[in-house]
Amino acid sequence: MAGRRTLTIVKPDAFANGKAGLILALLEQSGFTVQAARVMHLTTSQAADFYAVHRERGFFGELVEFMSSGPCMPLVLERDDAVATLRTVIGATDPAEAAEGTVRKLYAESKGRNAIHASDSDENAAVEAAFFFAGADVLAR
Ligand code: 3AN
Repeated sequence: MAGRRTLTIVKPDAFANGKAGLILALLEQSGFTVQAARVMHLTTSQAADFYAVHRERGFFGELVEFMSSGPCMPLVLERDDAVATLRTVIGATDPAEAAEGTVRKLYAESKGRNAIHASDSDENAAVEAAFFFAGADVLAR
């Protein structure tokens, strides 16, 4: 059965544009509850570690620079079928291809500056949550 928790990051573009609260409201309206939250400014080293799976991709340098360009807001979210539901709620990677009403359609600027990250599997959700939060910082089940 699909897991009930996932990891999301309101990215620096959305945070700088004052959209973090609106995005969080949309996530809550989509049935998610916040289990952990923080605001932080990633170093380039932290951003490179988080996105290590993409290090061979041509956009890796741009991605690391962007993700370390200002504060972001990692969150652990909970609801049924969390990973798949959140992927639907955030929309396609490229906002030009994102469905109406999705976070990226509403708030993303481009494929690079695309407002929000969401884990793509239960396994990665657990790894990514542990990247940002100690066990004691996440609400107990
Ligand atoms: P998603 O975030 O929808 O899972 P991925 O895993 O393909 O998309 O890409 C990870 C991140 O890399 C994206 N969120 C985006 O910020 C960045 N990215 C992907 N493709 C590009 C691109 N062509 N140019 C710049 N950044 C990109």
